[in-house]
Amino acid sequence: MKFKIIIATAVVLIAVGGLVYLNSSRIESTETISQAPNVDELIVPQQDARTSVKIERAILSKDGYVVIRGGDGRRIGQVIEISRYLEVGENKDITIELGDFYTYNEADQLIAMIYHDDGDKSFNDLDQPVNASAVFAETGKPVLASVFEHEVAPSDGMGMVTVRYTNTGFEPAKLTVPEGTMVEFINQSDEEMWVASNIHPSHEILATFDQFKGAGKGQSYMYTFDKKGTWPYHDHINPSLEGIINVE
Ligand SMILES: [Cu+2]
Repeated sequence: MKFKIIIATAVVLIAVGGLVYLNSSRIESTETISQAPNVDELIVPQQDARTSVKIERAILSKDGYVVIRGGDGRRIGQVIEISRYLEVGENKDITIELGDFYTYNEADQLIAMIYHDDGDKSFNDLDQPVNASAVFAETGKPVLASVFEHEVAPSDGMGMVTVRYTNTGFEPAKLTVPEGTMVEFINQSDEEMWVASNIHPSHEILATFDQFKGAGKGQSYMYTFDKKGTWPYHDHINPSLEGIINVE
């Protein structure tokens, strides 16, 4: 009988001990999670957003950037400007200057959204946008999810046009496309490709038309030409290789 009581006491002690242990480890893990917010959020005050965009608070679940993109309310447009590198957690009072090459036009509905860095601390096309974080830069109101469905579709259903980058340069080197066409530049050369608008090295003719990074063989860069004009470009790594996109 005495033996049974000892066993019963031991069982109770082990059970209590186990519960205490489980509980404490659970508390530890919640503490770790609470350091990194699990939702990304942008809080943006009402503003003009003509030459700069003010972000009151950017809450990031992962290191990244706040990116300002163009938009017409139906379709998301090109990247216009990128904030400095932001660390996970809450970042307050960020001003993003829109740069000398951006001119405000009444149809613009600039969009601010969070992108997560892929680990190299520089903004490139591997960094993923957090669509749910997107707000209109002027009003701070959320951007409807339907806007993102049209992100990569050309506006006129013309389909994608391809330019190949080979060891001898861009093919075709001269291309005319209707406004709103997406052009895919495919690297079929043995070198890295970095497509950028002229003039090298500042790329100011069409500042958003810039790959911002070199990409190896087999990779591609896509850009939607939504501005009419003649846009000469080059390979930033090998600037003597040039091409022209004429947007009508
Ligand atoms: Cu260049």
